[in-house]
Amino acid sequence: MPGIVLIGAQWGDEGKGKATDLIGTKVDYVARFNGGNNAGHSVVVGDESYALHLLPSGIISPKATPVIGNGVVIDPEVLFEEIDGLQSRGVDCSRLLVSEAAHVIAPYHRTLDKVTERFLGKHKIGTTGRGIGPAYADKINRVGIRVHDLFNEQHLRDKVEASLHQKNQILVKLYNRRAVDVDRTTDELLALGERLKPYVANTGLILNKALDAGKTVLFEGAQATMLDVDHGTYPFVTSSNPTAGGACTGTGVGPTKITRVIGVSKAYVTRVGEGPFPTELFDESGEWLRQQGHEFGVTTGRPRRCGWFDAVVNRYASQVNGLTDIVLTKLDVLTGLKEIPICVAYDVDGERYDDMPTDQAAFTAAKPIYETMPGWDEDISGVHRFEDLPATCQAYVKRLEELSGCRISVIGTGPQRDHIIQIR
Ligand code: 2SA
Ligand code: GDP
Ligand code: MG
Repeated sequence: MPGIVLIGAQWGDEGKGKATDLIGTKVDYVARFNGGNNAGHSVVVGDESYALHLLPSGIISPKATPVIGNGVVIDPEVLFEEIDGLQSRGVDCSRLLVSEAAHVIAPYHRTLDKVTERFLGKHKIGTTGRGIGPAYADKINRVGIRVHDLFNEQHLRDKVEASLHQKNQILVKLYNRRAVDVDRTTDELLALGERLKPYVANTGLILNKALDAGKTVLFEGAQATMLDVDHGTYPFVTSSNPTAGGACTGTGVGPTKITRVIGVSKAYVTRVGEGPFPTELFDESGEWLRQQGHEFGVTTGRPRRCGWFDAVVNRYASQVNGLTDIVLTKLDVLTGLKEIPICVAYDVDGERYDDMPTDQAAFTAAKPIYETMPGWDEDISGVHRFEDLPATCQAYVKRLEELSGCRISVIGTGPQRDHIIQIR
């Protein structure tokens, strides 16, 4: 009954796509449980590179059945674009299963996301503008549209009307925009629903039956621990639960069925969007990491903010997610540095914090306390055995493991599928 959860341990873009793809070749189902097309997961297979936003990374694996769980918000237009793009490259998407209880991102959610960000000005979150926050807000406000609503015209029209009732007043009176037309929106959603129908299923039931029958399910997280709406750097977070608990609520599978929780961490840290980031580098080292690591958003192309490895974040991620393993990615990017600082604790107004402060004012004021390890010059891309890494590189990994409170089981040494060191 193995249910494996894979999540981001930092602020996203840790290389979850590649890690999922690696495990995805060995599992029966790969289920997305949170977020939407704000995610950008890159998978490199041979000469082919795939950028996935809404589809689970397991779609590339011919064996696994990809599932979009109830906790995901789905923009159907984006989903079809992604399916068409992959099919034209020979990737079979016909196995895809979409939860009938997942919420739909309607065009007005995208509009609201963009106008709200503009309205917030210097207080903006730096969202991806994909309508994620407004779609989840509707879910919580109980005026959301679920996938199964797309198959009943009268029911859908009523729901769209209820959802737009307040929004149109806000759009017109506050944002000086035109009201969204209920009938046109309903007709558009009905047409999208027709195309979605063949993929729609009771995915919670399917996943539970599969687990009971001894099949393996990989629950693939999008975004990351520090972007979690409950456990992240609120309000600079996404609107879902990318932490391990989200795998249960976002698919309808109970926690007793999860046997492993894998956290993916970069050997340094990046963040996109606004919000505090204690180890962020504003000097040439940050620019060096950005260039060496090709740190630009897969969805928006935005340059990612870069900083040194933050062990406080990793210890926190181990705790919040109950990590059993860490996949450490992009170790190769650090090649060529003389010395590598690691943040081991924070200084907040003269007080030492070994653990994550929950008070965001304290976290915003946190200054990293660094210890420094020697670097290495040898090219490590494609190295397959831990013992073949330079001694200083091995020492760096061992120190990260000690500080993170969880074993490191896999190391990424390049973007390719086979650029890994499997320790356990
Ligand atoms: P949103 O759009 O409401 O989810 O934005 C809220 C915050 O969540 C951050 N966020 C992300 N951070 C890292 N990577 C993400 N995916 C893309 C990628 C991002 C891109 O893989 O590169 O292309 O820019 C992602 N999605 C959401 C976002 O920056 C806000 O801070
Ligand atoms: P995700 O959102 O967590 O799936 O990560 P992204 O795909 O947004 O960003 C990770 C980037 O790092 C992608 O371009 C991957 O191809 C790349 N990548 C993953 N693992 C490694 C690694 O070990 N080394 C290097 N150099 N690149 C990697
Ligand atoms: Mg990404």
